[in-house]
Amino acid sequence: MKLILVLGDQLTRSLSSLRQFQDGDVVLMAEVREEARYVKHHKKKIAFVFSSMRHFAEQLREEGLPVLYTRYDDADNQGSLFGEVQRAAVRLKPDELVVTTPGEYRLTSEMQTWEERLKVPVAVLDDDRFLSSPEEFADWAKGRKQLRMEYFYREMRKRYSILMEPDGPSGGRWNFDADNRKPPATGLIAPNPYSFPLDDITQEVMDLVEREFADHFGDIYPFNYAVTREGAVAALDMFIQERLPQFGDWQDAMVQDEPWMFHSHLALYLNCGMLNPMECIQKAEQAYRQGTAPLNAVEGFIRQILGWREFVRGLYWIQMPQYKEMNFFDATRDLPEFYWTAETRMNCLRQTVSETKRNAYAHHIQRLMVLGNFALLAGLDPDQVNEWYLLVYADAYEWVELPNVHGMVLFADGGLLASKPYAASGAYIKKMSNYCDGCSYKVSAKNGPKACPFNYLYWDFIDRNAEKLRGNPRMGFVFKTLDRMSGDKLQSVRDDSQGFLRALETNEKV
Ligand code: FAD
Ligand code: DLZ
Ligand code: SF4
Repeated sequence: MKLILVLGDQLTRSLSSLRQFQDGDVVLMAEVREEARYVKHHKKKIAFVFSSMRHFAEQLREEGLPVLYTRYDDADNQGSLFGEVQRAAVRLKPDELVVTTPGEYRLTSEMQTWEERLKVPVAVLDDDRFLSSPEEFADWAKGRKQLRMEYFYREMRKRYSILMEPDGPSGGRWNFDADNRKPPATGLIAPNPYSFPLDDITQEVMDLVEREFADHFGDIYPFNYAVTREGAVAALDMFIQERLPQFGDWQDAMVQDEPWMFHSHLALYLNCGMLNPMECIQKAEQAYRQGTAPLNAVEGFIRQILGWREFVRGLYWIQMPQYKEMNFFDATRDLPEFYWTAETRMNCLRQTVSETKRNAYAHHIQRLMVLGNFALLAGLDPDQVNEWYLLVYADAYEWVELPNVHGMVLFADGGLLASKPYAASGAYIKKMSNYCDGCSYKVSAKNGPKACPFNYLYWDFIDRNAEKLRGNPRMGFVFKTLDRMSGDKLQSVRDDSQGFLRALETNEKV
């Protein structure tokens, strides 16, 4: 008899471990303190994971699979996955424990000790829910001086024949990114966000989370996320119909009080296993073939899933565990209090932290060019920044969070993932949003007390790290401008930055 352990982000009926199920086997699922608290996840993320786990267990039971399910507040709960496996093993005396490889290095390496500790054979199966395996990615990466998503993505398009015509890529180009950077049109309003009704299971979990995780970040109400595969498929279909046609045009745009924009909000479902990546890709391609969504939108969306999502996972597995230790800029500053409270006079940060707190969601450009850009320019400690991103978003698991934060945002890996740091002054935020209209700072002012802090912090970052960045061929123009800057101007940049960063350290409201 096999004991099959299914984790909270493995809610997929066709999971490799569940494919091994035979009569007599037992499935084990457990809500445990260790997984819910190894970082203090957002309340909404815990409610989403627990409710989705409970619904998935119900689904398996309805199919006739015996499921042993440990609730968080069960009196005998051992508090860890190992503890729960051990408790079940003592009771059931299985011949073997079967589990699909976890998404995170932390748990995968811990599992290597289980067989010896349990005295039961442990089979850890490949997680084949991705479109490229870690081994295939390692083969692709072997011998390349630089790993660039674009080349990997082209291979994936050809391999799966996605958006391909007999003579090459659809529309004659691999990438329509240049068409996907429109600043927001005045009065741009996105469709209402999806809203799934609460059922008794979710309500019970929400009460539990309010009771047990009161000290965690984030709002639990309103809770509108789907918690079943059925709901997630409905969210996917709504996205394809209502948002995808404009996804490309407004992919990089940010609008005050519009947290959802034309994004899909599907990452949380994809990452816990409720949706599979190929069904999202195929439905998007179908919309293009049927003429209901333009190519720039469809290619842009597909690139995120077939390209970026697979690419960051591949990078994670070939680079861990040393990846996490890298700190190219030797950044050490503590995470400012406003990442938790949203109490800052900088409107762009106030907006994005508030939305993150309410929704456990922010879209890509908010994560990258507002929250991340600030962390990069202010030299925040990568460990603290990574921990923050890992706990605040409902879609966050280390395999996807770490490369995005450590590599794309902080350039802590020295350029393994990105060819240059995504650093920008206030002009970028001004161009791509209407946040500056409601700000206490002036985006047009470069120095002085009213100046937008991104403006002087940008040049201070370049100046501070000149030795490390000057050789970067993509930064020639930036250094030409820095070298032409007058001594007085550079001194103002340094003085304003030092004053601002000191204020951050002493917890003054900035
Ligand atoms: P959409 O904009 O609708 O994109 C469609 C899908 O593409 C997403 O659902 C996601 O599955 C995939 N995708 C898009 N961009 C990326 C990317 N850069 N890497 C991997 N997949 C991508 N994504 C996560 O899933 N979990 C994270 O913890 C996470 N942390 C991030 C941290 C930072 C600093 C940055 C810059 C990006 C992060 N991303 C993360 C990537 C991306 O921002 C989110 O996937 C996206 O915002 C989720 O919202 P959505 O589903 O509406 O995405
Ligand atoms: C994210 C999460 C949370 C909050 N809680 C649980 C849990 O109680 N039990 C469980 O099996 N999984 C949980 N998860 C998902 C795991 O953290 C995830 O499986 C690992 O991080 C590996 O990716
Ligand atoms: Fe952000 Fe600067 Fe614009 Fe204020 S002025 S919203 S700080 S970019």
